[in-house]
Amino acid sequence: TEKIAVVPGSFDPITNGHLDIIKRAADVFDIVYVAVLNNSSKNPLFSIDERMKLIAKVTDKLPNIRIESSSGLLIDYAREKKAKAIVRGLRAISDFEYEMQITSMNRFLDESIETFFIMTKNQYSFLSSSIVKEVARYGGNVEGLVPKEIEHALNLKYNNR
Ligand code: COD
Repeated sequence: TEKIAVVPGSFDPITNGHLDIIKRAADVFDIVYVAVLNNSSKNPLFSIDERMKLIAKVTDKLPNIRIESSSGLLIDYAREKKAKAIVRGLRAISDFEYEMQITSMNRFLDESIETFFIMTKNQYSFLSSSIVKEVARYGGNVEGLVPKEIEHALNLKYNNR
């Protein structure tokens, strides 16, 4: 039977760090659902629909991924997809506490679904959607941190040339 994983996130917008985690998960699992969800503590720049379209553009060469969104709980979504695992990326120690908290909560809600962590590559260990937005907003160059299509979308949002 097919092994299914969910890679959840805000992806506002997707970065090369996210992309690396998605690709590595897609190497191990048969089907990977990239789930665009709401993080209630974040104020998004791109709509859910825009974020999904951008993810689709930059993952079109990966045959075994599906891009979806959900407005409910991650664990309910994962159950609905019959996922064996939720896959998250880990950067610094600063990610650990937050990830520990949501992993524990998700396990409390359904202990049959595991959370797996993929350690970031060194070159992405400082990279986040927030820092990319901050730089792009003031016209800085984010080449190499996000795919070309995302650079373009950021420039359109922020009216850069
Ligand atoms: N390198 C490696 N991994 C990275 C990098 C990088 N440079 N940048 C980000 N990542 C990883 C993150 O660690 C994360 O695993 C994933 O990529 C997505 O990151 P973000 O920042 O886009 O997504 P988050 O952390 O905002 O996602 C939070 C959720 C939306 C998953 C969470 O809020 C959620 O589950 N919401 C739905 C409601 C729910 O179930 N809430 C209760 C949870 S207990």
